[in-house]
Amino acid sequence: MFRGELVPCFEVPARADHVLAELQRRHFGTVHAPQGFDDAVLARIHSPRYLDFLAHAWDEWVALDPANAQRDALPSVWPVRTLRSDVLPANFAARMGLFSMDAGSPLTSGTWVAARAGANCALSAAQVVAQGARSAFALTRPPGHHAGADFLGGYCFLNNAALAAQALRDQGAERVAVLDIDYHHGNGTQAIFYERADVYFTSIHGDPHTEYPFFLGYADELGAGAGLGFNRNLPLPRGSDFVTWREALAQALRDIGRFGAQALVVSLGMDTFEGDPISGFRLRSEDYLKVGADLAQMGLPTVLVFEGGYAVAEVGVNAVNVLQGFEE
Ligand code: Q9C
Ligand code: ZN
Repeated sequence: MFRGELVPCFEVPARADHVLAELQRRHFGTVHAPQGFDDAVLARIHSPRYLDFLAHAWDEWVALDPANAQRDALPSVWPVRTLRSDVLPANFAARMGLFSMDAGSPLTSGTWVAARAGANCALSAAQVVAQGARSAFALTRPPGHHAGADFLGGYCFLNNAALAAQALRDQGAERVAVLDIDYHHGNGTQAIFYERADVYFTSIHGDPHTEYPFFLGYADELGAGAGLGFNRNLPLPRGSDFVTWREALAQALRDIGRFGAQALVVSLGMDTFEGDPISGFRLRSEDYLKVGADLAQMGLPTVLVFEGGYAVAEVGVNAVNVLQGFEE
């Protein structure tokens, strides 16, 4: 749903195909299929009632009307301020709204299977890094960083980066940093770790005054409770170029160093690219080699998790440039 009309989704399977094709074209790294993980691992990050909804939502939608099998499920009502979000209505539309932050992230027949497999991909990458690999890239879609503990949105259903960060914690890293460099603020990841001091979240993104997700990602969000001081947002104006962006990256990396991270998760959105159809930064393909090199300078065990990036024809070159810059 975009500007009042149903339009084709920007987040399409071909995005991942292009990245895989570019990895193969450059003979880059070793490609592994993800391992399976128990559903209990998802519950380290997501609420049981949200997972239960997501797992069964498509079947419920089709059971309402067999014709629904031909159309995606979208929310139409939300529990905004003064309405209750602790209740669990029987009505499907009500639950669809309860568990959604926008009307641009449809559920379709394969959503749960895809999101579940994507989470396995991120968890597999975290596992090899926890076991000693220097780095791993989770080539996963749908993306994850807008998904919170109990809601979907921004084309995201399960928070892959948060699951990876938690898996690194659970396998022995005492302090994990999540660096989110998708064009859009990673509201879901921020919210998940907002009151925690063991996971530092920092994000470089389009200023939410003008850019999605609009309602989080401002510079004054510093964490809360035990997590105060462990959240840092670096919003930049729409139109920012690589020089400006790279200064913010240097700031974020200094902060991560000061935090004393033992492992790093990068939410690697490629929608900072100048040709991205829904975003406003001006990074060029060759800049991504430097992004990878800057990340590698940290010398940390690193899980890179694919997030957004909708210039489909260029997303493979751009993503693999980050990985190549990291390796060189
Ligand atoms: N102009 C990620 O990059 N709004 N999500 C798009 C189209 C939602 C992006 C509206 C953008 C969500 C993971
Ligand atoms: Zn994005």
